[in-house]
Amino acid sequence: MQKCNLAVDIGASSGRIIAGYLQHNKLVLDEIHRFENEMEEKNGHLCWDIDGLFQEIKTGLKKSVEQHYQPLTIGIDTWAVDFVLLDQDKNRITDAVAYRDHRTDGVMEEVFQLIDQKDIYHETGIQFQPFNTIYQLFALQKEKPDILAKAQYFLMIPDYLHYLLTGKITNEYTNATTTQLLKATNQTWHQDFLRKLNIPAHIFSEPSHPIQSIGSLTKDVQEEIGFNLEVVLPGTHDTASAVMAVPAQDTIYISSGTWSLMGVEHHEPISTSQAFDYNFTNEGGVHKNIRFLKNIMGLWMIQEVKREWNDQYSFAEFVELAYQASSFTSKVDVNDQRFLSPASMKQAIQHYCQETNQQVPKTAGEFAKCIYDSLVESYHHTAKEIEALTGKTYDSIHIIGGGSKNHYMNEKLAAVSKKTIYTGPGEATAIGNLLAQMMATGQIDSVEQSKRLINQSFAIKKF
Ligand code: LFR
Repeated sequence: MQKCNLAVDIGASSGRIIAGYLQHNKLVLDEIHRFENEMEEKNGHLCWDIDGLFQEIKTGLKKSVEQHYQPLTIGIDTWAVDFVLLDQDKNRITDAVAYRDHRTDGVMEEVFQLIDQKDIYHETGIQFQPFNTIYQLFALQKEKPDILAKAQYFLMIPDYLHYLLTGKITNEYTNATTTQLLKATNQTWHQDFLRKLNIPAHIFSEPSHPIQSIGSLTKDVQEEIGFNLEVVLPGTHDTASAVMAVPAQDTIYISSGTWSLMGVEHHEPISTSQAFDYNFTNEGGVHKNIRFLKNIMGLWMIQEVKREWNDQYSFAEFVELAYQASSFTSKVDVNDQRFLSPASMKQAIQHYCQETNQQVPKTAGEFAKCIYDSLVESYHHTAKEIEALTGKTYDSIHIIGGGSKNHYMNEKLAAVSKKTIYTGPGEATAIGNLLAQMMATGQIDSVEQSKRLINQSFAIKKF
């Protein structure tokens, strides 16, 4: 039996459970279980199948033992901002509504009538995204005030999954920062904002920092899976875990997945008026540092086009088709809000090109090239913003996550940015999750050691 730690990393399109252990100064990864994740229409809203996800986690736990592992700890990370509410008996009283649901359309502007937009930025340091938890809660308050009146506990998605495993209520810190409701100065819930928005303050608990155990499995879960283990808090926000796996420290990173999160690690928040204008965020890092970054629409755009093409082409094939469509040059502003949750991504891109008098993409290759070129252009522009905001010049960009395998984009970015592009590791988020568990259990004792371990264990490519 190989002892291991288990990372559960669930993204907007799939989830995976990965066993990790140290061997000969290397971090070894083994994928135990992989499953689909998608949004589905429920009670008039786009929702996540949260119960289904919990079943998949238990399946993964059982499979780990079948595959001859002895898991010592487990930790869960997912995307940010989404949540559920529990009543006083700890029963769930909301669906897990997805951030791309249209319940927050126009809500941000309503909130600005009650709290000055600049104050929100200044106090929290968090970027404006229409789907931030603050706007989702306000939308819920308007739609179903009775639910909020009954609520006793606020849990973000990984908090809820950790609760199902352990029975313990936590509000993990890195993810809590993405609510846009935590004060940047002292990491407490912003009582004044909550009062102004009529959101009950008692549903939030004091944020818990990652790299600590929150308890063992409930009796029920133990009976169902046949063994016990400790649940350890990683950075439950996937991006916080991913940033831990950036191989170097003084570099720009892009965590490339459904979203492209581009930024730097910083010791303190930058919430100047220029950062406000560029809409950069100061999210909480695992080591209490700041993830100063920008959300770029990311591979979501190609994921949607792929889906509309009935999955006829794989992601690797889209990359090949992009190379072949070399004469097609139309580009879109990837951060235009129309691409956040369109009924048809293909049509949204076509309309954008029409409106801006550019050639309209029709073939799969033209769509792929348009999306990749547009993303690269946005990366290039964002790198300049980062340099302006931090007052530093960076020689390199590290691309981590699944999207780091897109050679077309890596080559293009190297050419336009004139910076060295390093790519990998691809499983950055699961790695960061595992590193936090290994720190909590005394297998790794410093950030430097964890960075060394990443460089020794995974092939990093250079463009
Ligand atoms: C990436 C991510 C981003 C967050 C977005 C929505 O998976 O977590 O960091 O802004 O999803 O939650």
